[in-house]
Amino acid sequence: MEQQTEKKKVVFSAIQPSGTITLGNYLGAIKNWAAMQEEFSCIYALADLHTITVRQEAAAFRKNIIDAYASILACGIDTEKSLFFIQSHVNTHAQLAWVLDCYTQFGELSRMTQFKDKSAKHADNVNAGLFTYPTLMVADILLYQADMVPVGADQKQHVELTRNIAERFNGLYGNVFKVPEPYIPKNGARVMSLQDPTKKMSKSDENVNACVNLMDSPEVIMKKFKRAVTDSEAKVRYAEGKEGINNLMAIYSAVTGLSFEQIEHDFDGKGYGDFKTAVGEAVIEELRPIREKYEQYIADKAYMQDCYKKAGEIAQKISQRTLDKAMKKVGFVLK
Ligand code: AQP
Repeated sequence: MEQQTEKKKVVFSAIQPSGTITLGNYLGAIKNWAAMQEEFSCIYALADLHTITVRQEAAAFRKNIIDAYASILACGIDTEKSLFFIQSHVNTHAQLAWVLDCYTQFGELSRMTQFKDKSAKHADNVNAGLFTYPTLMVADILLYQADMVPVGADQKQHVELTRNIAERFNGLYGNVFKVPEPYIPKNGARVMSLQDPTKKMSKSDENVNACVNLMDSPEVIMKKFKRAVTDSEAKVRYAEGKEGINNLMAIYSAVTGLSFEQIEHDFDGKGYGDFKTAVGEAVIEELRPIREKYEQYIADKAYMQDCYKKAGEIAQKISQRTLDKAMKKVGFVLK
């Protein structure tokens, strides 16, 4: 990639193809992925290896991978400017993850809130992969010597773990890994469920009304916002105890760029019905071009295959350099 030679800062981020991409994923991460392409050398991945920490049905999983690839291209990821590959196509990720597992403490992984949440949610399948998944994410990031990791607020703890492990490894072996910074948006960093605004919006939520999917039709989006859980005060203002309205305000602000003060001013004296309609309309307009582009990409599977194949080959070469360096430092004999 030309960006590599220009010494632009490196950005790495990934998303799991664990279901239809949500407005939360978009506002928390992917919107920034697209915005960062001009200024930085961007490397993005579909983290399919992570996805099997929760049991998947094979045909649905395969479809989700292709759908997610098309959706992310539709969000504006330009394969001429950025690398966008599928994690399982690049074997260095699992290899470095194993090495780093041996430099990660059981106690550190036990403290990860996502592990606690997901093991409570999938109590019948608390597998070792779910436990060590953060170390795979650490490997994903460190392999590309990333300077910045654009993520939603829920992933901040994992980026902190990445920094700790990189510093520990560098402390033992010299300067092997770049220590990255998280890049978390001001607005939209934590989009909450529309049905239970104390929980984050998640792809895998079983309640279809809880999340807006990027590919929802305008009618469905409007219906979901109209059904969003709010409170009985009927005043649009950002305050403690008004999680439903706070969430709608955060979404509206992330999409329109309006400040909370401006939103409160604009909706002074108006009811929740008007506000929900305005949020629904703003989101529909934001997502409309994405849905249209998705239809074009999903109809051209050969084009997408060409993109992910080429990107995977480049990612393999870039990441192999870091893996070799790390393994050599540990004492492995390279081929
Ligand atoms: N609700 C959210 N608000 C803001 N950002 C979010 N992200 C996820 N949910 C929200 C960000 O999206 C990126 C990709 O996330 P992921 O797929 O790697 O994993 P996740 O955080 O576990 O996402 P989901 O949607 O909740 O998936 P499931 O249901 O499979 O667990 C990350 O940058 C994340 O911060």
